Amino acid sequence: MTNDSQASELTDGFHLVIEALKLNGITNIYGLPGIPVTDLTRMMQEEGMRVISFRHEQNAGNAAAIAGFMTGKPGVCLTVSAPGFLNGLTALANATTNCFPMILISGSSEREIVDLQQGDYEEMDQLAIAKPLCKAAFRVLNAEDIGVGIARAIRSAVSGRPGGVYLDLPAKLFGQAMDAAAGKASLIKVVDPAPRQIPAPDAVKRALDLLKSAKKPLILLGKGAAYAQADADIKTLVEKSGIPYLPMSMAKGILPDTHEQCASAARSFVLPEADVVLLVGARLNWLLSHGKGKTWGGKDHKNPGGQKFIQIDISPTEADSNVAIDAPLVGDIGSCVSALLAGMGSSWAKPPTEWTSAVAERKNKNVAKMAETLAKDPSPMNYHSSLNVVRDIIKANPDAILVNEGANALDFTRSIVDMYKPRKRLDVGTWGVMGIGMGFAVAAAVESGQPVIAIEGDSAFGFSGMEVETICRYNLPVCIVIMNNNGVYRGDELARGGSKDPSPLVFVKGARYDKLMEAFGGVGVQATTPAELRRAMEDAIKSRKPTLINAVIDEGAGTESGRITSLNPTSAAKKK
Ligand code: ADP
Ligand code: TPW
Ligand code: MG
Repeated sequence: MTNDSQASELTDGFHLVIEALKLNGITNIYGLPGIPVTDLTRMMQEEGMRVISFRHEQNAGNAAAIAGFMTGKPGVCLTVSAPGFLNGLTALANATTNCFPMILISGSSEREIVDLQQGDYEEMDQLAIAKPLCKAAFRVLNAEDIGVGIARAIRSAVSGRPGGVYLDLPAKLFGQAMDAAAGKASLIKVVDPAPRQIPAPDAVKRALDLLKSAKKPLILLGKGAAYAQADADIKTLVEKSGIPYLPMSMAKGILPDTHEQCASAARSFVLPEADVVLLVGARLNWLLSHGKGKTWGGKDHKNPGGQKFIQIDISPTEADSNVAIDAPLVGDIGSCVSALLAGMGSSWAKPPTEWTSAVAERKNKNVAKMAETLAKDPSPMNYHSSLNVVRDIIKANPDAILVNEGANALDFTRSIVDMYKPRKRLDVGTWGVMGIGMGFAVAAAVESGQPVIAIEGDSAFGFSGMEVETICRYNLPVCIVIMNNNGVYRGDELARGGSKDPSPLVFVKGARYDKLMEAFGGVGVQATTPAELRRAMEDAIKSRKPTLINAVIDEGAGTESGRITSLNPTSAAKKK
C-alpha cells in the first residue's frame, strides 16, 4: 500500500500500471485476484476503475475480448500467475483468432527463480507460452518502462488486424518505487492507436471495374465490418449499389436483417449463383467453405464455382489464402468503403433485375416456409416455437444484446432471430468455441448498459455457468435462456455396448438450471410453453433483474452438430 508520507515524491509499479491504463481511457478491468495482483485489483477500484471480478479467468478473458470487439478499444483481463494465466489463455487465443483487441495482463513469479527452474510459487515461463497464441507479447521488468509496455500492448492490440496481446508483469515490478514526477513523465498517451489505412487508388479502380462488370453481384459482410464501426457508409454502399448482401453471424444487424436487400434467407441460392463477390471484413475460411466446392457451385472440392472476388481487409496477407482474390482492397473498412462510394459516382447502375428479382423470389419463398414452421406450437417446445418468442422480444427491444452459443441452440437462433442494429449479436465466432456465454454477457451489460439476452445450449452454458453468481453480484440486466434438451445436440441418445453409464452426450434429465440462478438471489423461471417463455422474458427485460429461464425443449428436436454435421469425421468419411 502507498506510504502516505512519501506519496508526494514517490510512486510505485502498482500506481504506474493504473495511471498508464487510465491515461489511455481503459477503465474497465475483467479479472480474478490472487498473488501477485490482489492489491492491484484493490487499488484499481480505489483509483476509480471498474473491476469486474469473475469466478474463472476464462470467462474474464472472454469478457475482455468481447469488450474489445464492441468498443474498438482493447479489453483488459487481469490474472494471477501460472494456473490463472493458463485459464486466461484460451480466451486470448480465441480473441486473436477472431481479430478482437484484448490485453491479457498476468502477474508472474520471480524471473531469477523461474529461469533457473528452482521451483518458485506458480513457476512458469508465461511469456514463452503466450507468444505463439497471440499477436504480440511483452514483459516489463522496470517501473520506468510501464508506460512503454502498456503503450506497446495497446498499439499491438488495435492497429492493423486487431488481436490478443499478452503483457507479463512480474510480482517484483508492482512494489518497485520511483520518483513520482519521473514516473508520470514516463507514461505514454497513445496517439492514434488504430491509424486509418487508406487503400491505393489503383486498387479501388480495379475493385470498381470488376464490380461494374458483374451480372450477379453479392456483398458479404463479416464481423470485421461490424468491428470497423463504419455503419453509415456500409449502409450507403449496399443501398447505392443495389447489390444483395449476406451478413455473417456477427455482422447481422449492420443493416437490419429485415432489409429488402438482405439475402440471408436465400443463402444457398446466392452463393453458388453469384458471379462477383465483394467480401467486407470476412475471411474465406471454413465458415464460407473456403470459397470453393459445392457451396459455391463448384463441381468438386477443388474447383471454385467461377466466382470472382473483391476482398476488403486490413491484413494484406489475407488475400489468396483460400482462392484467388481478383481485386484485393487493403485498408481499413471505413476508408475502403468511402473510397468505393466516391468512385461509384452518381450514375452507378444497379444490378440487372433478373438477378435481384430471382434472389427476392427465392427469399420470399423461404421466408414464407419459415413463417409456417414458426407458427406451429408443438408440445414439448422445439427450437422453432421457442425461438419464435426470442425473435419477437428482440424485435421489440432492438437495443438488447444477444449472446448465443450451443450447436442447435446457436444455428437455429442465428437463422430465426433477426437483428436490427450493429454489434448486437455476439457468438462463438471463428472457432465455434463453447464457453463464451457468461463472459460475453457480463461484458455486454457492463460496456453497453443495455439488457442482454443470452440464448444458451444446456451444454454450452455449463462451460461458464458459475458466472451467474457474478451476474447477480453486479446486478446486471442479463436474461439467460437455457435451451434445455438434456444434452449435447440431443438428449435422447442411448448408451452403447451395454454400458450402465449414460451416453457421453446426455445430461441429467429434467435438470432445473433456473434453481442455479435462485441460489444467488436472481430470478429463476421454468418455461414449458412459448407463452411462459414470453412472459418470463418480458418480465426480465422490464425488471432488468438477473434472470435464468429453463426452457424445456424436446430432447429429440436437435440434429448432430447442428448445421455442421458434415464436419464430423464419421459423416465426412461416409461421404467419400
Ligand atoms: P466472419 O467470421 O464474420 O466471416 P472473419 O473473422 O473471418 O469474419 O473476418 C474478419 C476480417 O476483418 C479479418 O480478416 C480482419 O483482418 C478484418 N478486419 C478487422 N477489422 C478491420 C478493419 N477495421 N478494417 C479492415 N479489415 C478489418
Ligand atoms: C471448448 C464441441 C460444439 S457444440 C457443443 C459442444 C460440446 C454443445 C452442444 O450442445 P448444446 O446445444 O450447447 O446443449 P444443442 O442445442 O445442440 O443441444 N469444447 C469447446 N468447444 C466446442 N465447440 C466443443 C467442445 C461442441
Ligand atoms: Mg443441448
